Amino acid sequence: MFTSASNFSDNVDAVFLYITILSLIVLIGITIAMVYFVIRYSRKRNPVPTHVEENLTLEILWTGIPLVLFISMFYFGWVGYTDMRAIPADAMQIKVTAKMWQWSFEYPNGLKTDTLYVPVSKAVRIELRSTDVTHAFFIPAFRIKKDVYTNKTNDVWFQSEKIGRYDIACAEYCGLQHSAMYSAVHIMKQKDFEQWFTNASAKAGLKPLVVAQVKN
Ligand SMILES: [Cu+2]
Repeated sequence: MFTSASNFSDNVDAVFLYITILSLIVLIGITIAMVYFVIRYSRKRNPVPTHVEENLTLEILWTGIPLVLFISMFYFGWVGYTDMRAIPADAMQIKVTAKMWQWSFEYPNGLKTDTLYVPVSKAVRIELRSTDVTHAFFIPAFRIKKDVYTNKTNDVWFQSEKIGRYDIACAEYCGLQHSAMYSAVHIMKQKDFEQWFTNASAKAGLKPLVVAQVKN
């Protein structure tokens, strides 16, 4: 249904679907019970109120079942979060600077771009910093989103197996042009990336040392 293009997409979508379906079942169940009680115990059908004694089994069930269900939501969310924090040691390092209202990317050799280019099947670690206000680095197709602060460096990582161009958006209201704060990430074949990187570095008068590191 939605573009899914990173190592996290399937898991995030599965958890999202799980929570949605569970919530729908609970919503429908509660609504049916409510409507049933309203009709069944209306004043017309039930003119004299009855005193209801406690029912321990029922109380344990309606506490226990939702508890297990909601803890399972937390569990799947936690497992996904742990994956997102397990940044591979050999990840390619990119520094991202956010400012009103644009993104800029810096490669380890000092090359700066306004669009992100990375090789396919390569773990990429993004280091996030803002020079003015709080922004949020969001790649919808990769299902990653992280706040970008002025006084704290955050990081996030991804790996994509799908060559293509994906939007990068700002997901934290940051002023007048917030809705226009877009960039893109291009997932490229290793060879194309190296070629682009060598050319772009040469143009900027920099050595493309990073290509050697990117390969390992
Ligand atoms: Cu922003």
